[in-house]
Amino acid sequence: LVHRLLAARAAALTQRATALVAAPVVVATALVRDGRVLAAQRSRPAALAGRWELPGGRVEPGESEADAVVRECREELGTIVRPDGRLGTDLPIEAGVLRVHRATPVPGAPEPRPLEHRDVRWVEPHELADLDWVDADRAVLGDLAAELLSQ
Ligand code: DCP
Repeated sequence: LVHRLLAARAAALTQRATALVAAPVVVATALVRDGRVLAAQRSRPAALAGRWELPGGRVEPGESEADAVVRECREELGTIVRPDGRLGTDLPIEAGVLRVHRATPVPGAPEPRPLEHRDVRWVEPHELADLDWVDADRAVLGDLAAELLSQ
């Protein structure tokens, strides 16, 4: 019995330690409209400036990933989106882990604008490979193309 209690205690401690060191989550948004996805060109930092990404950012403490997607799209693009589930798998990045969420524009929402990016553009599936994507986002292009073509 003592053994079992100790084992249970050890498991609980391990679980807590894992949660404490769990990698921060960055969400990225695959905003899809009419078979195209919105790509955003980074303006900073210098190492990433000029490269394209799915817009997003760090999930704040106490915030759900879906809420972070909505907030980042409001802050960075001046538009309102409706998150619609995950796309692809977790992608390891320097800042933690990147999770791509699909989203659609809320009807009547303003056209996305580059409030923090250098530029934004709607990309067709056949154009996806032509953009100079940031490394992590490049890994989701296959899933993204399949998503766009399935519509
Ligand atoms: N990132 C990525 N692919 C994306 C979005 C982000 O690889 N589609 C990476 C780039 C950064 C990190 O995630 O290293 C955080 O992204 P941002 O700088 O865009 O996020 P925040 O705006 O939340 O960060 P901060 O406010 O700290 O600048």
